Amino acid sequence: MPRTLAVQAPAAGVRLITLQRPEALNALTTELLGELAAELALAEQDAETRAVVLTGSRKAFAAGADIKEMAERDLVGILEDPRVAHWQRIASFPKPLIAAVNGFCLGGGCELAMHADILVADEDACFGQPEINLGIMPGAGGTQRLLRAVGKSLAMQMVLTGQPIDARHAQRAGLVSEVTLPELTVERALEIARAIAGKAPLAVRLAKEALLKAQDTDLASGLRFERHAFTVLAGTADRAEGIRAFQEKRRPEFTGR
Ligand code: CO8
Repeated sequence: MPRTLAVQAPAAGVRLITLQRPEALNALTTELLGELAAELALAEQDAETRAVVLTGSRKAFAAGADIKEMAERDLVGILEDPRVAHWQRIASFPKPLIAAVNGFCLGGGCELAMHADILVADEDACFGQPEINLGIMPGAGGTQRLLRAVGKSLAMQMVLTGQPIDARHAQRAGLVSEVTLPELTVERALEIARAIAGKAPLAVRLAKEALLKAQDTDLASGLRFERHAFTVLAGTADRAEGIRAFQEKRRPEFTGR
């Protein structure tokens, strides 16, 4: 049983993972990141799971890497940091991951939220990379993913001043897709997850991969990947079912084949 997470199945095809270290505003310990990576591995292997929602508490999605734990690591400790492998496993999760962000989303917490494919935030949430205040810098993808999400000027401002932005600003900048009332954030993320869970799993998987390629590669390579993925889907039973259902004016029944 994970100790720093709660895992629920609130709807068919949907898993809800809740970070649970309220005493430290969900600060990300090595243990928590390991448990999260393990839960995502289970969700990946489980054919019934089609989308995952990741959330924290009403006060904090996560207030960063655990500073107490970090204080105990010297240069060699950082070099051999087991968290790096956990972050890599989280980053390679192939199914849709939706972050429902309430409250503080700072440092490693903001980096974790940026591992999600879709971010929904409550209107009181704040996003920031305050590492500079500790004499360090983001170390779990923050400089790279934030710049891609919000552009150079705002990313520089956030990382170099350490000052957070509010949810509306994050939405205007493109970091967040929707802003909700605090009590509705998780419900809205679950709604999006349920909508995705009803689609053809292979199409969802390849569409996610193609969209992520757009961040990592040049246009020609991205377009080549899209073309291959589109062609692969032509061989699936779900494509035939999707087209047939449209023609017969009924809802499709996708099987993941
Ligand atoms: N780590 C550990 N404990 C924390 C953290 C944290 N990041 N954030 C909050 N806590 C703890 C506090 O110490 C406090 O515990 P206690 O009651 O025992 O003193 C408890 O949570 C409640 O916090 P506050 O009393 O401070 O609550 P406030 O509402 O007054 O303030 C803030 C909330 C503004 C969020 C404040 O807690 C804060 O500034 N937290 C630190 C934020 C921060 O600097 N985050 C960045 C951390 S560094 C980082 O994330 C680097 C990532 C690199 C990853 C590399 C991986 C390989």
